[in-house]
Amino acid sequence: MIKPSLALAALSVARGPIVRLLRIAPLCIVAGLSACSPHQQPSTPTSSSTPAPGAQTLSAQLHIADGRSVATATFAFANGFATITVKTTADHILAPGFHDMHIHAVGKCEPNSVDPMKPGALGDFLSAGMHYQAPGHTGEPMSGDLDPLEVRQDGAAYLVTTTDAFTKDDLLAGNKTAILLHGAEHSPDAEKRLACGVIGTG
Ligand SMILES: [Cu+2]
Repeated sequence: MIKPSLALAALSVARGPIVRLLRIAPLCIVAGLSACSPHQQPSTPTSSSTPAPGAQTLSAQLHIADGRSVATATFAFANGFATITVKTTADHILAPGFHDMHIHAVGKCEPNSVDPMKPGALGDFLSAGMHYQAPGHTGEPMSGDLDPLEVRQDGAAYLVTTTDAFTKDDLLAGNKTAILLHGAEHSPDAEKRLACGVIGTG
């Protein structure tokens, strides 16, 4: 049996924090919710370009025609869009400048090959076909059109971009797809297919 005097004492101790909380509450409303919970991480807005944890990813290793690896590309899918990161893995291979970068319609990166849509012509990575269009999409920009990759004087490049023009399943459907880097803009190689990587789950 608790003595009434002890119960009262306990109640008065317990009331202290409650009273303080009630006094603070109106200040929190004025200052914004974050002022009330200084130890909580701010929640990540869904419009962020940062891939959410648990994003589904695809990747590609880009090689030039002689087989040397030049770059990696990762595609992180979350919240209805893709975040694409392209990073060179070797310096002094790619010429400095802006290189057009696209997803092409066939996941086949063969040097000295034939475009499945234009039999007859032979060239590096023509096997990757035309620019990729997602199902039901027509016109420009095409679904596979990405930002150009700017390569530094030392041949290195790093690009993060985002698009909602296709889904992970789109890129893996049918013949799969490939990511291609073309020659430096305004150079004799501008139209050439310089590096290619099949986009896959590996
Ligand atoms: Cu292209």
